[in-house]
Amino acid sequence: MSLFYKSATLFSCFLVVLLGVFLVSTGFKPETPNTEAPVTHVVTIHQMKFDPENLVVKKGDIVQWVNKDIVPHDVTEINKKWTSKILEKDAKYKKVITENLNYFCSLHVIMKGSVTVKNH
Ligand SMILES: [Cu+2]
Repeated sequence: MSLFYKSATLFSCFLVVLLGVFLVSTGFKPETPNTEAPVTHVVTIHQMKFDPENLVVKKGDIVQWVNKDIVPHDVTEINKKWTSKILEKDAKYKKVITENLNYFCSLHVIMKGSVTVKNH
C-alpha cells in the first residue's frame, strides 16, 4: 500500500468521524418522529374554582381534574357533549385533550374553565 493510499484512507476515516461529531452536535437524530410523550396536567378543584382556570396543553396531553373541595363537583363540556361522573372529595377525572375545551361544573354553573391546545 502506498503512502498516498494510506493517508487517503486515514483522511476518509477522519471525515467520517468529523461528520458524526457534526451531526451529534447539531442534535441530528435519525428517524426520530417529532412527538413528545404526553404530559399529564393537573387541574385542582378547590374553593369552588378550577385551578388553573385556563390551561394550555399540547395535543394528546392528559388533563386530570382532582376535587379538593368537601362538596362534590363535576367536569362538563360547555355544550354538554360529555360529562365526568360526580366527583366527590379527592375523586379524579382524566381526559386526553385533542382539541380546545371549554367546560363548567354542572352542579355550580358559575364554575368554568378552559383548556387550549397549542402545538409549539
Ligand atoms: Cu361544582
